[in-house]
Amino acid sequence: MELGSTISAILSAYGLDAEQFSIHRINSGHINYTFKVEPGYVLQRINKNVFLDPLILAKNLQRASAELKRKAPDYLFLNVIQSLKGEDLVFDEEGYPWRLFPYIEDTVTINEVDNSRQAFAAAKAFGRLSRLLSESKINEFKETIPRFHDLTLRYEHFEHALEKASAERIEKSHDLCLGYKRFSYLVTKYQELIASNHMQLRITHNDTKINNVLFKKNTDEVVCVIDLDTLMPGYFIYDLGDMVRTFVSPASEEETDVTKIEVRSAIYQSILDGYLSEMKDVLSPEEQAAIPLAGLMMTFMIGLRFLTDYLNEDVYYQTAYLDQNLNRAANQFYLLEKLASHTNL
Ligand code: GN1
Ligand code: MG
Repeated sequence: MELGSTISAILSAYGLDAEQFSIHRINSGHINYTFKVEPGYVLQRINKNVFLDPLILAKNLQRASAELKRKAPDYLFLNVIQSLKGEDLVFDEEGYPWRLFPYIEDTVTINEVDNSRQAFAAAKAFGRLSRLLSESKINEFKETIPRFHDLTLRYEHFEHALEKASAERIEKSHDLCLGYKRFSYLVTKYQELIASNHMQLRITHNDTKINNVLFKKNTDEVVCVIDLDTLMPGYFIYDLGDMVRTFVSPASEEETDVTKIEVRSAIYQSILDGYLSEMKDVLSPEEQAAIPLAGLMMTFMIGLRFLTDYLNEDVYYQTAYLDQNLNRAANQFYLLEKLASHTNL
């Protein structure tokens, strides 16, 4: 296997012999490389070009873990396994950080929400995490990726990419770029919201897509949330919005047949019900007034990021075929238009 000898060396830092395991890549996630190490483990190589300081990431998780132990000792926080030397991360010869997790048996991830119970349970799980961390000292957590969900910055990146892109990619994405520009009023709305000072910085997950939840096999019960790389200060609309983006449609962000994309009102309501069953008393009335903007803003932002990466020749997100980022951006744009007609914003 590609990376085979590196994986063996990393596993030996945990006292594990690669020969004793069956190891294969799990093709989910656009940033890190993830491997199932059977039986018992999940091994992950962190993308050092995205997470420039992985020690920040490790520290945030240690802080969150300590706080959760204090607030809810029964909380299942998927913590890393320490190496024989007691480290959270093990670096390979190329300088990539790796980490090892226990594999949680009898769990599955899903890429599309099937029913309201799943939406409620997943949204409640993300809400619970934020609620339990809502009394933590925000400045003890650092941003693992600076200005990660700052829509102003993301729009600037898009404009900059447009200036530098190849003629071919500009031509192929021309209509879509115009479409995204039509929604640039969302950048203004975002800026007004932040300038109002009504949005409080909280510890947010920042990657609340549906496949970052582990469900108990054959049930709609959530076992835990995963992928805590971007657990850091943020606004609640980032979490709520990314749930709307990835839960409401029966088709995932990879779907190329856009006619399958729709906004299911019952699922939208279940996201709100599940999230607010935990966060209602935490969020101020002013924050709650921003709820309708959340899904629009995050769908716009993630779509824009796919489009920007397409214009930049696919340097950020992993892609399996040419034009995948363009297709993802088109998919998100279609969803954005549907959401906008539901929201009247
Ligand atoms: C990336 O790596 P993954 O798949 O968990 C991205 C998110 C996007 C998501 C879109 C660090 O998440 O922000 O919402 O793709 N993570 C990073 O699927 O950029
Ligand atoms: Mg992630």
